[in-house]
Amino acid sequence: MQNRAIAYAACVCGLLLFLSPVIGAQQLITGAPLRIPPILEESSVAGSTTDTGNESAAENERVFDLTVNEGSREFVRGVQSPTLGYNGEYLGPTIRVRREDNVRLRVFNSLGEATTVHWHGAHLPAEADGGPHQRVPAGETWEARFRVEQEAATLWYHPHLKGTTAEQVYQGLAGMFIIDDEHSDSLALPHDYGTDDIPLILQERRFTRDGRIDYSPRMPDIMRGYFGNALLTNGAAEPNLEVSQELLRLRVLNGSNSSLLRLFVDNGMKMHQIATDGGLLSRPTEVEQVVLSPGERAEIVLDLRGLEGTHPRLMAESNGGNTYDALTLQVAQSLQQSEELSATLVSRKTPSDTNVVRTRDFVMSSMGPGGRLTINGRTMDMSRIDEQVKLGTTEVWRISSRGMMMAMPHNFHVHGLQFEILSINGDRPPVHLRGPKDTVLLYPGDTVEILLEFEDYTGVFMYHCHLLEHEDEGMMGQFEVLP
Ligand SMILES: [Cu+2]
Repeated sequence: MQNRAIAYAACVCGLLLFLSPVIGAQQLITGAPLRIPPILEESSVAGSTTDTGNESAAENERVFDLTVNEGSREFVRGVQSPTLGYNGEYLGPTIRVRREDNVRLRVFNSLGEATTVHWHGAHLPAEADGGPHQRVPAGETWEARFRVEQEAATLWYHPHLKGTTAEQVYQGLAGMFIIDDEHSDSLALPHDYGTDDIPLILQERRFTRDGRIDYSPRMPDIMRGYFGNALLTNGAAEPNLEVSQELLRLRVLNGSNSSLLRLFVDNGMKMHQIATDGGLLSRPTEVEQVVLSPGERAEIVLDLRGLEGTHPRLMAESNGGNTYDALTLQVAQSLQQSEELSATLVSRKTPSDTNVVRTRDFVMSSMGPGGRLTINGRTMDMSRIDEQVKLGTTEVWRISSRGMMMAMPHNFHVHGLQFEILSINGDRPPVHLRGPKDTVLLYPGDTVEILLEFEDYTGVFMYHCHLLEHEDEGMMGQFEVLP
């Protein structure tokens, strides 16, 4: 752990020269109540706006509609910045479904350009994944239909078109996707959405001097990270949240394009991490900080007993060098009692490699031909299948990050499933990473082994670096699950 903390610091220091903030944080509108993304309501099939509406709904199918919009938002007083959003001007509603639900997600693209919608972290058929092959042309509708076959988790959704993912996400296309199940219902965890169960989409953003979101990466930004001069929390800077319950659950997503975020509370209090990307930890784990790379999630619970009447701040330090107020809690003078946090959350076995049929190596490098960002020496080619795996088998993927000349972190995201981390640089992962993961951070020089079970679905899925500038540059490959 110590080495990883130092690696984080090294990544921060190497980058300061590349930062030139162009906006004073005081110009941003700050201090407003935290925006809580609304839960997306089910659509009635008959009343839909779809242009493929001649298909009837399956039995008990839950139908949801998303429209990809252009819009604008005032981040700096008096300035409307052009944005993108789902069913609104920036970000999107929270999709909330239950395990075993049959869902049908209809996406209407009202933009003047193509997009896709990828359900990040979902276990689903390849054609429902929303990756670069499920292109939604301008003015058209696309549907994803699948059965929710995974445990309670905090997932998210965002565009995934080859070459334009980074910019579309940057302009605002992202939303939360929460799965509930009977087991998580039975636990003593804060679960009153918007009151003591709060989604937090954290996005480092760069604003121009005149107050607009600025997406204009140059080569150093692409390689080292497109850092910013502001942090948006659910689409606004430095929001406040009034809290009146003893326990507060935060479902945190690092929705930045390429910034690592280190989260901590300014009063030094400990946090209890309860979940990773794809599900609960076996028990709440006390942590002083949470580091999330782009696309990763963590659920944390804050125990506010003894902090009545205070204003603790959740801080986010970016590896771009800036530290931001992510959220200020206005803790009530007296708190309503919360149920004591469940001591055991879920039963998990230690991952074992006894059934592994194959180990594959993935080398993430920034030193390939021409200094390109590659995996195993190649950039993404939509017409090339890089790896073929067999349905029903278990594999170990050994991922390593090379390119020590530039202190550049990467991460590795796999579509269509949740994996387990077997080792990080030869050691068992720390307790807070011993849960289902779909994205894992690699500091320069790291080697991470993950265990993947290819269950249920055949087809073509992606693996890639989730630093979106790296992904758009082609740091991505395809694996096909064969019957
Ligand atoms: Cu990368």
